[in-house]
Amino acid sequence: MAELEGLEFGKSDFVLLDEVTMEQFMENLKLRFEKGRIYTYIGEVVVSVNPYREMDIYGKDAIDAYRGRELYENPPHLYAVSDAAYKAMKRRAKDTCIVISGESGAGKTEASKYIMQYIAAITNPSQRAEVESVKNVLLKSNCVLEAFGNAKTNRNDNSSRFGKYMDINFNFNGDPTGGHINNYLLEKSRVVQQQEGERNFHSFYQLLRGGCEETLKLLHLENDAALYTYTREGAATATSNNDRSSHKAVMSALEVIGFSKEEITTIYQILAAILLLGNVEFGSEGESVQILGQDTVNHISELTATDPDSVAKGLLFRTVATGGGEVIEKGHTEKDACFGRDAFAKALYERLFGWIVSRINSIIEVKNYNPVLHGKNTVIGVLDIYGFEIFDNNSFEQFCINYCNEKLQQLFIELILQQEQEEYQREGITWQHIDYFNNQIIVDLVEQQHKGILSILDEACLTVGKVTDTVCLDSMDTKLAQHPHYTSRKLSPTDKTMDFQKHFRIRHYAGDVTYSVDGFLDKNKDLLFQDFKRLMYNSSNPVLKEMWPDGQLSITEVTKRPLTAATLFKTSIVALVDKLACKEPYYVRCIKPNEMKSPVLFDDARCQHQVAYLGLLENVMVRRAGFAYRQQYPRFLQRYKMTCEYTWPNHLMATDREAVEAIITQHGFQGDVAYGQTKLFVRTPRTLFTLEQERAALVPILVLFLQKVWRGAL
Ligand code: AD9
Ligand code: MG
Repeated sequence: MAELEGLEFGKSDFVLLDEVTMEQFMENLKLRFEKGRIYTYIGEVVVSVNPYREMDIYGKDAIDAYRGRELYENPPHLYAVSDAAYKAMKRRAKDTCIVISGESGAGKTEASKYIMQYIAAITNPSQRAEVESVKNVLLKSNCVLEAFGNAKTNRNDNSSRFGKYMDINFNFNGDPTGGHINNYLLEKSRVVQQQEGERNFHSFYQLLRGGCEETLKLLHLENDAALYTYTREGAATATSNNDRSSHKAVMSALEVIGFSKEEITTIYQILAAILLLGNVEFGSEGESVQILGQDTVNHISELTATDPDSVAKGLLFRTVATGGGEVIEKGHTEKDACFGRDAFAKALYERLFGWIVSRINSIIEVKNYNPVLHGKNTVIGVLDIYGFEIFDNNSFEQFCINYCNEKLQQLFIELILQQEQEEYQREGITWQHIDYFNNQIIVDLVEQQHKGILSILDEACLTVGKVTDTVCLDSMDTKLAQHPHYTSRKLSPTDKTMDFQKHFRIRHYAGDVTYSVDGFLDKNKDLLFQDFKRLMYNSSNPVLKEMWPDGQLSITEVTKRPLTAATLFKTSIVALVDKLACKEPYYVRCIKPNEMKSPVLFDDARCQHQVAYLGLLENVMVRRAGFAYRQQYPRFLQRYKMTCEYTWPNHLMATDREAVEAIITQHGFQGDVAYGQTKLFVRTPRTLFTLEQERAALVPILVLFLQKVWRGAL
């Protein structure tokens, strides 16, 4: 337990509070924030409060101070947990993961970057070129993914609009040999529309503001975001990011990572094509719909290396197979044409993003690793996902993001609150059970087979005929009327904050969110006319073509209904949780101190709300009543038997447990341990630290002794 700072900075571990009450917890958190101490422990969990200002705590000195040290040797820091995760991976060959959670704007992405920086700084002391290159790609990939996957929202100027889980692979030396990035559901609706005060993805503004005159000319663009429908909303919105310098950084990062010139050009051609697509308008004369402005279409076709007539045709018609197997072209209505254009723009961006991620993966994947030659390949995973969010208008995207946060909270509960208590019970340790809110009930509300919201949505999407968002809401109301965490205007007619036709509300672990069902079905179906896929597949630009492999199917071959967006998302999140669950977890719990992005304001109510829903108080209780360390008797004995005269070199007791008791008693640690059925439980890390120090002091003497024995000197 860290107690290294003076008392004027408060308690550096919440476990040391005099009493575990919300009042004391908040007092300590606030005091530390005000004194510039943004990190505090709960055992090995780091609680972090966003400082909203540059802190001088991440430099080389700090890295050196934390490298190879134990958690309780230094004041709380992200570096200390990163080191703990690294040590566990290196010393015990454990796969570990660092899960960073907290609501939007709480500081997750910044934390993930510091963690990566730390790991990069402490590895590869011999500066081997191939390891340096892997590290470089891992670090530079952040800059690229942020440009393409982050945007200004009303909650955060640099909000992650995708989930990211990065595995870093290590060899037996503990040096990175490669990595893999998994990305989760990019919020692609942002490409064509943003809420008031928000922006499109950074990449567009970076190109428009940072691209040189010549480049923009080649891309048929002008350096004014207000000229493009898709970037108009955010054109005048200031952010703390400097788009121009970021553009340079992204260009250079793409090169360092290993993207070819052609690939980089294609990336920007696609961005330009999307911006121009947004400016394509339609007009109708009687039955027939036309494109207004052939020039724009020509430019799009040039940028995508396709034929202009095919682009125009794709925007105005769709090919359908009739029941009799005949293939016909059906003209769009103006509304369908607009829908098709936007779906195309969104898909272009989504595929571009997915392709960038897989291209990075192909560069950093571990190659030629032979476990026999190189030892076990271990992994540290870092998870930085979009945080829980509530806006004035919450749609399908918020629903998915918040569901994902429910799943991560559930994992935290299972690993930190539930399993811990179950183990005490199993081992027969006397234990006062600590109650906590288990959000499994909300997870079930969303994902349960047949009855959950996702199933109801999918059912509505698969029903042939005119099922509207409102009909789907009716179905949810009927099936979920009894659920304590679900309501709607129909179920609570007196609640005037919701609309009969539109709204439903979920009582999430982190707060109530009212969702507008408008557009849910379209977003879930995620329909893109096949004609666009074929158009892109037939592009003479090989990079672009590679992004659209499914475009090679002809219309008569496309029979299977694609999986819905929600089902794909659920499957990917379930896989993520499984991946995390089989690793040794380290947690960073981020708190947003205020809504004003102020470095000095600690909004008591907002912070207390977060502490409550993150379950931090329960975490302290479990931890405090609990034991920081546990070990099977034989393993404990093996490691520390040399520190006790009754156990070295061999003990004469009936069981290993008795021998362990002898070690503990000789050191006077009886008050700090409990004896389980199969394991010893140690309350404070310091006890272990003392034993470790003693052992470390004895090992050289032992080695000397053995050398003498071998040489026959003794
Ligand atoms: V979201 O769920 O992606 O919308 P995050 O990722 O939790 O959110 P982010 O890390 O982007 O939040 O932090 C928001 C802003 O807070 C950053 O852009 C910084 O301006 C600020 N921040 C966060 N952490 C730190 C820090 N350790 N030091 C300085 C910070 N500023
Ligand atoms: Mg983020």
